[in-house]
Amino acid sequence: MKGIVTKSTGSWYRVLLDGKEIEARLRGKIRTLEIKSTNPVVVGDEVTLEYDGEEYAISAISERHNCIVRKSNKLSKQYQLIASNIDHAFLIASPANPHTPQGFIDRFLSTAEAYHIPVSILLNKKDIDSKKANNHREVLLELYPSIGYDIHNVSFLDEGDVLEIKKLVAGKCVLLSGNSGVGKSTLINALLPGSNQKVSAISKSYNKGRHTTTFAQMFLGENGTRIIDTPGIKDFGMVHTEPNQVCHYFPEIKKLISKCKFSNCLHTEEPECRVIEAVQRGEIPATRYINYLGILAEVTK
Ligand SMILES: Nc1nc2c(ncn2[C@@H]2O[C@H](COP(=O)(O)OP(=O)(O)OP(=O)(O)O)[C@@H](O)[C@H]2O)c(=O)[nH]1
Ligand SMILES: [Mg+2]
Ligand SMILES: [Zn+2]
Repeated sequence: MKGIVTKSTGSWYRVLLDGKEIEARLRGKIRTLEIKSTNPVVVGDEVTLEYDGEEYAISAISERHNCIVRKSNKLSKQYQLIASNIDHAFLIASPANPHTPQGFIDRFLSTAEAYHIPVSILLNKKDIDSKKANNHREVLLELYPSIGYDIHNVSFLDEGDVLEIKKLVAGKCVLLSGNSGVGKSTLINALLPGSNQKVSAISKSYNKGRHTTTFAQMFLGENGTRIIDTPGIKDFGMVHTEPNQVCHYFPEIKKLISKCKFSNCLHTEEPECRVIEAVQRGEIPATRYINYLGILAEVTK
């Protein structure tokens, strides 16, 4: 029998089996999958279960359609699996209280591109009406559609907006991510009444730089809707990425790379680079290009 992992607590897993959630253990020896990771089973995995009359054991993991991974820490070669089998990723951003920097958004979008996961931005807190918030909101609402990204100006406290978002997630396995305080739990509560997610007033200390190990959790809605929250996971970071791949993860850059003089152009300082020319002409937003260079530098290290 097969089920879907909804929560991982380390040694125990919660698994959705025939519409009910049960607890299961990992059987000693499990067919290991390709990646060297700190956790072999992850939320979203389809697993084979065996029941001995007393308890369930996970005996195998089905092949994953995709799997979001991050380095367990900056130096190690080990990976932490975050979630798998995702149909659509939603980045929740906020123009203020807390401010979501564009660099954070670009990092998320390019990571989703690397994993071939469709992605949308939910720009929350449309009710916040300060000069700073309005400026940032305007920039983001103009920038992302111009590159072809889907961005929605919403408030999770607005019933009509929540209804629209409900339609976007219906029947899918979606991943929610976003910096602390943007409203992930608020949205889950609005979409899935009864999930009773703790909503906290925004704190000033977002545990910056701390490496708390946090696991994703899947919430179940009607008609097969599955929502994965990734609390405390600030950056996914690209793993297994070569420097010359990074330009493929910025759609507006990718469009031009075949026209550069050198086939191995990294678009940093090469002559006859169509990307640099487009940045100079203002056709590629300078902020996006800077964020491309930032990720490239990290991958090159
Ligand atoms: N003004 C305003 N506040 C909102 C909106 N949506 C959520 N909030 C508030 O933002 C605060 C943080 O919301 P949470 O849902 O706890 O945020 P979170 O993303 O789950 O935060 P972490 O769990 O720390 O990652 C709460 O006080 C919410 O009431 C909105 O549309 N407008
Ligand atoms: Mg939360
Ligand atoms: Zn180039």
